[in-house]
Amino acid sequence: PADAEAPLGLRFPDGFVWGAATSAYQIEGATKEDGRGESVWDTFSHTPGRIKGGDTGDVAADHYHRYAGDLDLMRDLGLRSYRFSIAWPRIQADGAGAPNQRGLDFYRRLVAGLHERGIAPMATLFHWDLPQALQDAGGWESRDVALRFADYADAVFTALGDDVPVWLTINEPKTVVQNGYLQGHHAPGRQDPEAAHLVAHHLQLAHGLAVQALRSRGGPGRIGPAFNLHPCYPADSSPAAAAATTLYDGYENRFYLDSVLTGRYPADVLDDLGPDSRLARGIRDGDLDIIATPVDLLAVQYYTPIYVTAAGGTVTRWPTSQADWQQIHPDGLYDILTRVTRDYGPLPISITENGLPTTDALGPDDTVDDAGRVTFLRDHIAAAHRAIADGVPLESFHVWSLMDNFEWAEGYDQRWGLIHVDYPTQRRILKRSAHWYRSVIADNAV
Ligand code: PNW
Repeated sequence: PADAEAPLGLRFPDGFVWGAATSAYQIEGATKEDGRGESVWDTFSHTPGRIKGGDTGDVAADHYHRYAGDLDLMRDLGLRSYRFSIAWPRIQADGAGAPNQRGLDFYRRLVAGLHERGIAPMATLFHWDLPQALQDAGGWESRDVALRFADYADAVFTALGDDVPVWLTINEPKTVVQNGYLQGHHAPGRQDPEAAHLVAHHLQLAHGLAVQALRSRGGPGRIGPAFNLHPCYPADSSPAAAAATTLYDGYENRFYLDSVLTGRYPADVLDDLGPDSRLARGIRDGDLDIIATPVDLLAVQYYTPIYVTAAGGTVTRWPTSQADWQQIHPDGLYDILTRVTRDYGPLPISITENGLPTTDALGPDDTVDDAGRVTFLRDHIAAAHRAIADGVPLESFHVWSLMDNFEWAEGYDQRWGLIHVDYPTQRRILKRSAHWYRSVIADNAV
């Protein structure tokens, strides 16, 4: 509906940064080129039955070959920031040893192209594509993988450290833990709670070691973690629901936030797991100091709230999107931003993902009418505006995603982009939401 685009009259502070986000495996394709090794997502997507429709990231949006045209589209939208990820197996095919120059060169070209167009690069070091060789050596259950990650990060910083102003370490450690090791519908496809929480610790450790690697180089870049945060609300007014919600919040949010920002894991979560858990046995003296190495910013990704019942289950309160786990509730973004600022102090925050999937199709005259995305983004941006007005030091907003891409277990069935990708031809078509977002950026307002 046209009223979704009616201005709300909410201006953002001068210098507020508008952007969009992607990740390597979801858009690049070219999985066998220029010395790239295999990742756990190559293995997983090629395992029959794992991905809807049997889809893989082999070609994806072919961004590895089409990045120059994609950069032009970003410029046309007026983006001030582009968040992308670096594929570890392009830099170290087997996850160790001397960096692969051709892999580094791709990201050097990408970063140079961003600067030429006046767009600030924001680089994520790890968006889930672990080199398969490291998985074969135990994956994130192995403490050694965190040390390997520090070496990889150091190689990337050496090549790109002067040209990337903002670094993010690990994308959504919680999603690796929950989807990869508890539910098993993401790589590596495990259902092992004991392993899962040890994996969480090693991901946090890897984060801290990468922060230290950047600090020891010196240089201009800022760095922080990228957490998907879920505001947790009790499903009813009972004391039991309140208690269950607190513990749920411990696993969803405080486990990650507390360790990085206070140097402790939450006591209620540690108690819940017990003293003999693999996590408890895997934490060594000094680990929390590494994890809590001071960061420059917090990257927040927001998609959905969670409503927790007295029995510790969850219920759905709001309309869901095409992603059945996503309830549309813009106030949740306000709640999580203000809560983080209240509980952990005024650390600069970037919203590095927010968006929804739509079932839009290519319409007549090459139009894509994704009015639902316009409404969703407008309402979430308005919630972010309210958080700023209430004192949250929010610097930027990145839409997930710049373009349609490989949505993990959902394959190409879910389209999350501002830009439609016609996969058979790889043509890009700006959706209605992309035109709308261009005007938001130009006006610095919704
Ligand atoms: C993020 N949840 O994953 C990822 O960073 C992206 O790669 C992905 O494409 C995007 O969101 C859309 O799914 C999430 O269950 C996975 O709340 C699960 C949740 C949130 C984000």
